Amino acid sequence: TVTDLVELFESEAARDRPSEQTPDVGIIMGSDSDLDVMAGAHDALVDLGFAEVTDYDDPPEGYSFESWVVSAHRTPDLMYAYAETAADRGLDVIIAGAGGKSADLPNMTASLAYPIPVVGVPVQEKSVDSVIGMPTGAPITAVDAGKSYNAGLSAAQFLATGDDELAQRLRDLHADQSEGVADVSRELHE
Ligand code: RP5
Repeated sequence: TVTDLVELFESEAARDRPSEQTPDVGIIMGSDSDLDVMAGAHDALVDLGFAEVTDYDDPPEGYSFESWVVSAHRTPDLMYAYAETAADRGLDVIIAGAGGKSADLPNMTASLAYPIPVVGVPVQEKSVDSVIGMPTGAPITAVDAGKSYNAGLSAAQFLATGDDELAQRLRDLHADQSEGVADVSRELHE
């Protein structure tokens, strides 16, 4: 139930876990119908060596992320609990995706969890203005509609400002992508 999840977030916030055992990135989305689009954020983090937290009693060591469905409109209490406990649970970046013309989860979370950076993912083209349209003083970082893989990379970029090893993982992944383009280009001339 929503109450159970609120309690989970609150009890995790009250635990004094060492930072290696807390999720670094939180992925949230407004509906399970967003799962396919948001899979890219999961994939980018996995490509960078992040582990997914599934059991909070047995958290992975090293960089990790978690995924939750949290709706601004259908479960506002859960959104509040998630955003307001995020800092105490050790989250450093939140990726938030929502669709529809009123895609409020990313920007409400950016405001409630401030100053934790939020990378917004408009799940559909019509959600772009709603996600990026934040007033002065309440910023959000956002990717283009559906580009959730980029959101995963962006989240890792925030973390890599303080970690050379993670920065190198990002460079390596970028280099792999460059090689992929070069391979396709070469094939066109064979
Ligand atoms: C938004 O409304 C969700 O993020 C989703 O993209 C959209 C439609 O949700 P469902 O009606 O499919 O659950 O809140």
